[in-house]
Amino acid sequence: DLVPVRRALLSVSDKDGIVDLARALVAKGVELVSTGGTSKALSNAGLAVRDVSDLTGFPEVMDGRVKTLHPGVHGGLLGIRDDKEHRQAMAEHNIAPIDLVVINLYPFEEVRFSGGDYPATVENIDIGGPAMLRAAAKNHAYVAVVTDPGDYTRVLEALDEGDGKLPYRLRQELAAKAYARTAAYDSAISQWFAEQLEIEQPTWRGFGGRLKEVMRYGENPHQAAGFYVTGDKRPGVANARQLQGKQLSYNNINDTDAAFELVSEFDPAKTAAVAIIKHANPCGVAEGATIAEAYRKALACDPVSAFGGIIACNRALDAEAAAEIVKIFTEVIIAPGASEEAQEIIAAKKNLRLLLTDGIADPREKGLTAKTVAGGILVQTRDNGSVDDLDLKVVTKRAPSEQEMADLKFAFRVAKHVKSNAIVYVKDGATVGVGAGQMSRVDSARIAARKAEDAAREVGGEPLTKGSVVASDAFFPFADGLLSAVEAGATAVIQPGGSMRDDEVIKAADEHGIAMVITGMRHFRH
Ligand code: 93A
Repeated sequence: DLVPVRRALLSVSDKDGIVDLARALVAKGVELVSTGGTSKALSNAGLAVRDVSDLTGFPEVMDGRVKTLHPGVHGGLLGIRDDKEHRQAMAEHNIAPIDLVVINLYPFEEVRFSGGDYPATVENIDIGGPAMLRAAAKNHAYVAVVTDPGDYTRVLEALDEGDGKLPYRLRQELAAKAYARTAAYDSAISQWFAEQLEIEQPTWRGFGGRLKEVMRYGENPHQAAGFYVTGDKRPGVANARQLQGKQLSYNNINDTDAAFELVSEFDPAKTAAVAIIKHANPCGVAEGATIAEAYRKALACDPVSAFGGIIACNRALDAEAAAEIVKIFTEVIIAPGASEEAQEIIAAKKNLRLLLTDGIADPREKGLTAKTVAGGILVQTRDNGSVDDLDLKVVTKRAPSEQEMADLKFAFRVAKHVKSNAIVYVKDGATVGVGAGQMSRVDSARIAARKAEDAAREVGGEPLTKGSVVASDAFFPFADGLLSAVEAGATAVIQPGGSMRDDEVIKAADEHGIAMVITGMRHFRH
């Protein structure tokens, strides 16, 4: 747990406090090794110090660009002391173990802000320093790394206390700080490049982000809000071009994302698809031969809710679809393109936002999603499961017909994008009832069915749930949810399975001549 400090490498640009530290180390019998300027400062103070070139057998070259970048240094930092082969390599190549490194980096940040010219700023990008910090921090099992002059006293005190040894916990904490330092340093370098090039700072995949815009308000008018972009080039709301209409609101962005992610589940090479979203849930999704046909079918699912909705298309918007869409109030359209004619039709509706993306998103793409909770952030990999990749099992006496199977897959694809508990009725490639966000699966099933009845009453026909199929995002814990779907007129069911009462649920399905398909994959969404 405690490791003795016998040799220290000191290489600092900020020389404050270094002489006092070095003197204290020498008093504890530590051998000092150092680079050009630091070495000079120490020997000027009358301290015995070895040059790094002594360790490497190689001179500092290229104006100091290559001082410590040598196996003689990095071997001494990275070698595992308890490993026979590592020890052999150290002996064979005359590599001296280094137990403590004290490094602070070329003052890139200061030079950058004090308006250094381009070559001077580049010259202040430290390479050897971060390499040593990272190497020493990786090998914290044996090596202590100090980068903050504010930690000198603490390290000396620990050395006193440990009788020339440093404890593991301290070495771990110092390693954590070293990586924080190199991360901040490289980020500053990247920022500087972006300024020089007059581009937005590139961001690396994942979380981080750059403020793209400040919204007028958040989910509600008393909440402040901003939109941060991560730099992930995924086609969608963050990377879309807005052709017209006022700035998107917080809720618009959220809903537009839900709409486009959903419609991206449908391969445009195979089918045209449209999703209409309200409050982040679909109130109509359909496929068709054309975007116009898909839109009409999607709208028929719940025309009341579709008012003021957000529409996503998986293919370019054409004139026929545009003409249909402008008949009712819509907030946003997002599509991978729009014909000239379609754009002209939309242009007549000044407030309707038209967003164009570069293609559609890949539903199978890996990535992360995040959500905040009080005092924390929950991060998970994206739900990139696709019904096409699953091993679907028919568990009932009756197998679904070809049409039922196509609709079942369609329904499960949509259910993935509906807030849980999700129940989705589908007929002929269109949702005919969506039950979302209920605490009980039975309620979701009933609500979806009731919405289908309401829609039928509007046009004076039979509810479209009669003869439909149904998808459930998670298993039926009891038969009641299934029975409720049967009552609504569903003839086939797709669901993940895995309930303790699967047998009971399957038995109920068989009793009603229902075909049931098990996916083995759940699609909770909250
Ligand atoms: O130019 S470097 O990237 N090349 C190196 O090999 C190297 N090794 C240490 N800069 C390097 N350093 C840095 O030199 C240290 O991080 C420290 O900031 C500075 C100390 O130089 P001197 O002791 O000559 O003042």
